[in-house]
Amino acid sequence: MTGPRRISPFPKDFLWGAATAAYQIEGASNEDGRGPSVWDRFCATPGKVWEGHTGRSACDHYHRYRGDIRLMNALGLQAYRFSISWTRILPAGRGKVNPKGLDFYDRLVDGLLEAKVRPFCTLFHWDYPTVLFDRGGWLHRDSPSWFADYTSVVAGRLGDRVRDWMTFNEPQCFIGLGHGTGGHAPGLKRPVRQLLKMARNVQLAHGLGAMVLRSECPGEVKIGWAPVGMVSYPVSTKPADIRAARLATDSCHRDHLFNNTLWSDPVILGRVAPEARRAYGKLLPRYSDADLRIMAQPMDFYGVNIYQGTPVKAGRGGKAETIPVGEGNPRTLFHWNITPPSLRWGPKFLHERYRLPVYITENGMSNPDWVAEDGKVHDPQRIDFTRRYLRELRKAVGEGVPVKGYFHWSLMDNFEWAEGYKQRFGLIHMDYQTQKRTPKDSYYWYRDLIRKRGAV
Ligand code: IFM
Repeated sequence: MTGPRRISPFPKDFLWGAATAAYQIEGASNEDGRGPSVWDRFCATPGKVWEGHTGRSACDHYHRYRGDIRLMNALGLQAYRFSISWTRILPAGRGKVNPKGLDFYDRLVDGLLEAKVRPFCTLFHWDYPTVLFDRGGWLHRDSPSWFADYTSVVAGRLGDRVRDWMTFNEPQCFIGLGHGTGGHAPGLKRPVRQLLKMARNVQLAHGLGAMVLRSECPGEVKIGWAPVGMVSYPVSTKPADIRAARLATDSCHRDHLFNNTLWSDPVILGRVAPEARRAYGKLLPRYSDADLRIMAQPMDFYGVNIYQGTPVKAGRGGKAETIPVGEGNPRTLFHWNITPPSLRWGPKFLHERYRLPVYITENGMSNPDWVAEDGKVHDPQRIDFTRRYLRELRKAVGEGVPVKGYFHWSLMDNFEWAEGYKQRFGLIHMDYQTQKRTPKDSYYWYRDLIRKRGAV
């Protein structure tokens, strides 16, 4: 019997990390002056979240962050991606600042730096203030400046120590799922025309936020964002299949906003994507030159969250033809297809279009893990999944794609939005009744992987 093939080591400066988000781990949702977010309200609405779960306690990271940093340290983590809860800082979304909220992130960042874990801070990971939502939310024309004001408060407090920033996590989801299908907070089902307007406001918010970070953080800053990577990958390395997969990765569909280019072209290339113009036509709002100038602030990296992709081949006239992954293809507990090549071709295509260094800001899988009779958590699937995906990522690096780091989603099991605590993504198992943390087998495997720069 032979073991899995080894991956060749990643470059020395490649950064190994793990990621979380505020509402998914912090808990303490009513403490120390935190204000309500749309997710608190959504969770309190019967039937919205699996078995009525809420983020009220989650992993109680708000109180246990010191222990969690020790766990990061023992893992050998080099970087940690976390998000700030807007309503801990500004309980009503704007106006009066809550010093206790800022103190928390201050202590967290200091703790990380003491432990030599580089903080990567996401400003917005979905927990939008209810007060601002009730005023019109992302449709309100002032919504970009609300975000800029919030960014300014955070930059003023953490900007002397945090260097790496992301403005938004997965705008496709908080607009598409939150305001389109209604499966996520705030649970609206708005037509595409309105979603496109919201998208434009998010892009403006990104631009204003980036300006604030550059002008108000005292030190050097590195700015990116972290959209979902909607990846198509070629079924072979024939040039025609590669071209078709690239076309599909860049394309937009008129019925929804789950794509790459509607979002990232204005923000990085300072233009509306031709693919978006073709797909949405008159539904698109006006992007004035002044809007585009605000949106297209210099970016230092492209953060991308990749979990799965779609296999594609060249069909008639070179058109992209989707190939079914096949009956019985391996899937995660979420039923997401396991498609390792998405981590090779996704960063490659995105780099070709946007010419920025890339971080994989999320990748991982959900699994029904539990503590076995021997007291350990055995998750061979997660190890196998991660090894397969990283082998493909290593190919991209070998092919010259400047991928600078990888953040596993997630450091610990946590509140998986509408799925509640059903889906476990962590390297660390959580017992939500006792708050006991148990590192899984994958945690020790990832520790060794970090030590060997990926050569496992
Ligand atoms: O848990 C989420 C995260 O908040 C955003 N990206 C996908 C993860 C898994 O669904």
